[in-house]
Amino acid sequence: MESYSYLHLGEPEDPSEYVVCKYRVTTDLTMEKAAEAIAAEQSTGTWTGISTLDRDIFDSLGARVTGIEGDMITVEYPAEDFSIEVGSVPQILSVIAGNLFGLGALKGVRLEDVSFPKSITSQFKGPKFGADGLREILGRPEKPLVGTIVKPKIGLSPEKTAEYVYEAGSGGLTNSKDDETLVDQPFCPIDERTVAVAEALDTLEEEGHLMVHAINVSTRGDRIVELAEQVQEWGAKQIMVDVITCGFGAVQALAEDPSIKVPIHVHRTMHGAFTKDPLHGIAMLPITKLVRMCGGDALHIGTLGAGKMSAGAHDGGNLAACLGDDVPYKTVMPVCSGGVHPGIVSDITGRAGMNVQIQAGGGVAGHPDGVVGGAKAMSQAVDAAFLGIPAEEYAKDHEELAKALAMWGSK
Ligand code: CAP
Ligand code: MG
Repeated sequence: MESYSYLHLGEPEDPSEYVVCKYRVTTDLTMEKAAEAIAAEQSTGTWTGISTLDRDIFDSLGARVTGIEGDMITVEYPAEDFSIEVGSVPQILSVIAGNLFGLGALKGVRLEDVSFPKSITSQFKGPKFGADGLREILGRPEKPLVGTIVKPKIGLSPEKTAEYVYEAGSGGLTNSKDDETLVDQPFCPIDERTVAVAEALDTLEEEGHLMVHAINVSTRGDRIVELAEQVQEWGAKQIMVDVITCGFGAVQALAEDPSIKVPIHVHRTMHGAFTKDPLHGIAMLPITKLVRMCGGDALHIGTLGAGKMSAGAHDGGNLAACLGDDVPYKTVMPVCSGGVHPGIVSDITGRAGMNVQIQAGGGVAGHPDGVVGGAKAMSQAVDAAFLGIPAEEYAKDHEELAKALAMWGSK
């Protein structure tokens, strides 16, 4: 039986015809053997030689191991290994992030990065609005967007939710959102919540506060577009999708559906199951690239080490993947969230710059002067960071910020 080698070290292929993946590998095998195991499993091979694989199939569809540097390997997949249907992330992930994670020969393997050829990126439309579109809706061309997450994450009635949103907007916030576990529970039916929040946003606008609130429409695949259309009719100005639990196809279906005319806030809950371990799973960077391809307008990328969630090694790379001009799509608003409070806002802008959305749940609702006080403190902290004034200095004549710094400190 003919044997086939997947090793093409030092022979990078034409990036216009290959999907290029970087994997971090931990193994007792030689790196060459481990790399070949991945390339074989994810393209034309399996655990043993097979009589049905011929040279033509191998040469046209076999993956190529083109680089091994330390614990990092480069595997290049021919574009023909991927569906030619209009943009299919599920099939892409089955190739680049499928069986390989379960290979017994590998102690650990982590997909660190991926790049796609034009023949694949051209199958996707990207965001409808993007970071600039969100800024246009909010009339906020330069400063970071500043938001909150309604807390407690579950339990408030539609009226109490709307009251929270009104107070947040009155305090100067530009964004609010449902939390990731709130969709359509009996204590807060999505229809009643959406209508009540829409009325609060209208009142805020009459009072000179432009704000959007993202209604979480995360639900089963055969219902999500219909639910999004319904919340839009009820007055929603933004929708939210938990992309890992709903799937990339859900974001894509909403983003590509012409009937959906509001921006999509993409939450990444569950990502920690595979992004947190530095030696096994999938880094956030490939997730960020896929969300932009599928059309998310805003995406959680963490706080680059400033907040409560552990920092991904690639958090900085995620900024570039959201805002870079190396792909044919509108940008994605990077959302910095998770344990955020006014005292760390300047730390976040120092790490991420100003083209971000910074949001706080506990860091607003936990303020001694309630939601309005917390909103004012967050808004003041963002103004201070934008003006380049130390928060402690700015707090001398902004009492809500002073109270937040006294409570939570500052970095
Ligand atoms: C933040 C949050 C977000 C996290 C998710 C929460 O609340 O609402 O879901 O930001 O993490 O439920 O934890 P707090 P990430 O502001 O009260 O922490 O943004 O890293 O995906
Ligand atoms: Mg949350």
